[in-house]
Amino acid sequence: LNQKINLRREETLANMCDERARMLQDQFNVSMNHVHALALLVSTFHHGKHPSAVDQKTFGEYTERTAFERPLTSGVAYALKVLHSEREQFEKQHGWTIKKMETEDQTLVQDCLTENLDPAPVKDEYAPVIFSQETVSHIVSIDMMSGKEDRENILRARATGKGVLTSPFKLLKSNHVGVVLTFAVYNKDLPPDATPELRIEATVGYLGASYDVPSLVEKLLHQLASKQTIVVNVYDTTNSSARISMYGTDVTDTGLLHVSSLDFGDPLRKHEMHCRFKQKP
Ligand code: WA2
Repeated sequence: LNQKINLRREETLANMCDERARMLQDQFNVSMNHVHALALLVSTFHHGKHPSAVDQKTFGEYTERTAFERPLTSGVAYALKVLHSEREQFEKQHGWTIKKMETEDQTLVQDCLTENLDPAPVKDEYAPVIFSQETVSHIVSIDMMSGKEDRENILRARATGKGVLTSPFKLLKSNHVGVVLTFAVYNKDLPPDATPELRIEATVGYLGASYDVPSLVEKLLHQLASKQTIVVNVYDTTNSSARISMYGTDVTDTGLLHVSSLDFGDPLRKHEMHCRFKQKP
């Protein structure tokens, strides 16, 4: 009888965990598709029309009104590819200098205002944010290539033409760990088998979305009213010997555990959901 009860318990935990993992994965996938569509919107109406039909006001209003299409995201923004030779002209045209992303200790002494940030040091190229959803307006004018995670994402997005994800890291002006999703925007339609060199050459900018994972997973789990029953953790397990926590508190519990796999659409990153019962049998 005891064995039967244990089997039932295992099955219940597996079902609850798989259901939650699937919901999170599906919502992520839906928002990823809409971020992709936004990249095509910028390509069509900003780079494809002369004069451009997109400015900050249009981008801000459109992305705010369509935010419901991108569950789990905290905001979207568009950064332009600017070569060093184009920097002076770019800065004159926009009336501001390209800023360097602040480091953690600078955040403590400054008030996170972009006016207080240092100009980006000389580099071959930059990725300053020119359009943003209101929720992430603090990244406008910042060179996204000056942040390690953002830079890696930009390089991989443009060389592959796929949506790519960062490892979890602390987002600007957020107390939580999050991830950034990036799609490159190209100046022409590229065949699926285009070489990385051709892709890099054709790149004009980067459309990115930030995901504040803890608060968004919390919201999702809350809707399911299961919080009294199970404890959920979400991990980036790309490096199997050093997983990174994305949601949930540390667990020392060695009781019944179920692991559901999560596919966020970037083959380079691996994620898992771990579930446990709150109460011992
Ligand atoms: N967006 C919001 N908060 C952030 C962040 C980011 N990146 N990086 C650190 N904190 C415009 O890939 C291009 C968005 C980067 C896109």
